[in-house]
Amino acid sequence: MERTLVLIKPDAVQRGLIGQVITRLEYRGLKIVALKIIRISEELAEEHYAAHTDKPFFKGLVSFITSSPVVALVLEGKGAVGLVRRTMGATDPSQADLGSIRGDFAQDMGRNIIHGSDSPESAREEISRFFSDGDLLDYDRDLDGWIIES
Ligand code: IDP
Ligand code: MG
Repeated sequence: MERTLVLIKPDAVQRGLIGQVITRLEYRGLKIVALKIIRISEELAEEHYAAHTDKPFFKGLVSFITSSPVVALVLEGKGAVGLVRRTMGATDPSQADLGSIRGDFAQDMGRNIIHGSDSPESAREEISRFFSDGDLLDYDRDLDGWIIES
């Protein structure tokens, strides 16, 4: 089963939206296999967003993501990476579909509530950046067969 990393960003934590964001991911049937609230260091932020180092918004992004705690989760499900990306909505909340997390809760690219890994490869890398193997729990839920056939 596929796993992906989600960060509930500082804007969502400050706005009291942690529960609403997690609720939507749970409603999608995703299983939470790890969860913690942390303050991201500048070093971790720069590593996590290394692909954007040369972008004009990089400095603001690092400053935003380190400005207040985030909630980090590892979610498991069938095609979890794509499922989470579609549940999040487009990067720019003003273009995100209504019904998506960003489309319903945000306005601005620099305050877009949630991060989700963009491929299974980056998910593996990001999960190991935020969690150690022992933090990830394997468990069955009685309703798993009502969410995923097989
Ligand atoms: P994603 O979060 O949807 O994967 P990425 O392109 O990976 O989007 O960008 C990472 C994060 O950088 C975005 O979630 C957003 O917070 C920020 N970002 C991206 N583009 C811009 C921009 O043009 N202005 C301000 N912030 C941006
Ligand atoms: Mg991205």
